[in-house]
Amino acid sequence: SGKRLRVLVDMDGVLADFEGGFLKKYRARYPDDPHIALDDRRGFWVSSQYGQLRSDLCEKAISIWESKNFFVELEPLPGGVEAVKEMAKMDDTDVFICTSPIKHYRHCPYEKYAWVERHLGHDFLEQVILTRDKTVITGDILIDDKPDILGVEPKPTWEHVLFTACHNKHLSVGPSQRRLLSWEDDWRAVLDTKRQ
Ligand code: UMP
Repeated sequence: SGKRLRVLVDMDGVLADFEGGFLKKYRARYPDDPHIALDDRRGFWVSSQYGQLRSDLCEKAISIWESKNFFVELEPLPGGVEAVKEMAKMDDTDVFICTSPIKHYRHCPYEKYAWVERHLGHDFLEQVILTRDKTVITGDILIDDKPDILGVEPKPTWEHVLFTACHNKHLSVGPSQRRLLSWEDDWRAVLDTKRQ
């Protein structure tokens, strides 16, 4: 028997619809201000693109995800919860949800746990890793929609598989960078390439 496969799965933009949840609440709270359609999103940082649109919109954007109930009310992205549940049942496979909380910690860390409990069940709380630096977490694969995952460890153990999102779909990634287009894409094949 070979060694177990450890899969790290990001939350925002991979399991939970951060971009859709943000836009809906931003438009409801600031109906008289301009917004950026999901098709026009570029770059990982929502606040940066809103700040480029108009300087005062940076802090307005931030006010949305700093609000109570923002993170817990995010809708699951299609197929994500089902995929993670199936992955967790696979032989020789350990799945962890690896997510970076915002530094405004009043609601976000609590609500991330509450989201996992609601959608994946109480037992799955064992699998939650909250970290601002994913490079220090060891694993075989990290499925994440952020194109550049940097931290203090220059050589992370995981292979970053880029999960396609509205903000990264136009990016041309390097030849070594693999993508998962959605949870309908063949994630099982991606995992199989990493098994010994
Ligand atoms: N986030 C910001 N600013 C943005 C967009 C996202 O602070 O413009 C937050 C939301 C998430 C975190 O809590 O950053 C991203 O976490 P990961 O998806 O990298 O785990």
